[in-house]
Amino acid sequence: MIERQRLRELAAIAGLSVTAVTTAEPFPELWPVLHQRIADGRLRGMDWFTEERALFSLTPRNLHPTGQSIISIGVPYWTPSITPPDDGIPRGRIARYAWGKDYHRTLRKRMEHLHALLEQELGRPVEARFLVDTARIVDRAVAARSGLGWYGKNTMIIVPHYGSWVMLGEMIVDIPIEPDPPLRPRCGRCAACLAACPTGALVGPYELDAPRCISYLTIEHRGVIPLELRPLMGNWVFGCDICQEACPYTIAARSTIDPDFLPEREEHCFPRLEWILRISEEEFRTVYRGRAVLGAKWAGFARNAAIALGNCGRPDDAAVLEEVLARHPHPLVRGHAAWALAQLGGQAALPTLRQALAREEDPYVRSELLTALDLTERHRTTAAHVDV
Ligand code: B12
Repeated sequence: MIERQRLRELAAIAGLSVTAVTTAEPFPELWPVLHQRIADGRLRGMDWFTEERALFSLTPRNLHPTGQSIISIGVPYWTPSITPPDDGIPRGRIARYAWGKDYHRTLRKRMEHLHALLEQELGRPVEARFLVDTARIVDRAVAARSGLGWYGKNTMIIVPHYGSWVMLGEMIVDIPIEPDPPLRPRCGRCAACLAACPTGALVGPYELDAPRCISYLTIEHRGVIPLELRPLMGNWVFGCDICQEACPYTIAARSTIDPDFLPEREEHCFPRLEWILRISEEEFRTVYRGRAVLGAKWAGFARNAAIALGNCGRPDDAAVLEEVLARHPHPLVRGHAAWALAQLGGQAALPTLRQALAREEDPYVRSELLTALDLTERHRTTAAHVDV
């Protein structure tokens, strides 16, 4: 047996500044929520999130049959001092959790360190299973039951002093540890996160419609982004932090300088949109090696940058979109560049869009070009009408 206080001390040595404990007993109360979310299509597009997986995830001992306790761990990552350069250049935004090294590896390494310290302390081997994000367990449910934090209405786990700027993981261990009590949810009447979400993805308290969430669209979604959502996505090119930035508890977060969560260059946090659209796949892989951004894939990242440029670019930025339209090997990127050009180019975009249509063979890109031409022409008619 290890005392919780001693466990916290060891975890802190391993770089895990927040830790709490729950038992390895099942989470039956999760089933109705998971089942309903799947049935309502709230996880549409994530084909791996099946009822079968959800059922499996209710029972931690499916992952570690001799597990007795779950150590829920959190790594805070809020660094207030890094802001985008004030140079007027259109830049994308990358969600903060992805600025540093891939958190899966960071958390796993630290849990392995804690495991070694635990074995040393107890003087015997400890059977442990390390879980971060991808395992068939609901990380946030473990964190909530262990009292590491409480569920916010934005569905995030809010951790005392750190808000939701905390990445989660867990260790299932074969030792009994006194569990911590859960915390009471503290959102009260506040619904700032729901009001802040630009795409209306937070359809109600504690309920996210993933297919509308900018995080899902920019990271997980591989295909065409629905037309009506594009103007709402701002300049996010990987993930989104808006529902966290709106939360009073998260606004009050204690700052942490954790080197593993710090960007090493501006491309890791506020990349120039023009740069994203011009880099080769090889350069993309080199710059984002060992980082979560790689998960968006080169074409997805460029698609996101095209939308962002359409939303916040200047008329001068039409040149890079024209280049993409003429030369990018991925139809997905050319298609979104056509949309972006219509947003930026006004009248001036018409000849470029017509030329592109004359040479384009891909049916999807042609349909985007026709929509873009229609949009631009409609703007012209409206403008002419206003002039009269
Ligand atoms: C799938 C997934 C996504 C999907 C869907 C998100 C979602 N809300 O489910 C997408 C791609 C959209 C996504 C986005 C993000 N994600 Co994500 N994601 C996951 C993943 C893999 C599974 C989540 C899951 O099981 N969802 C199932 C559904 C049913 O859960 P839910 O709708 O949130 O409902 C829960 C609560 O709302 C609560 N609940 C429901 N009703 C009620 C009622 C009351 C009264 C209360 C109190 C609670 C409550 O219970 C439900 C079950 O837990 C986890 C890792 C893991 N293995 O657990 C990471 C995880 C949840 N993601 C994480 C992060 C950081 C993010 C982003 C912030 C990334 C970003 N900056 O772009 C965004 C945040 C968007 C948001 N508001 O959720 C962190 C969250 C850390 C934290 N402090 O909470 C996790 C835990 C990864 C990690 N290891 O740290 N993610």
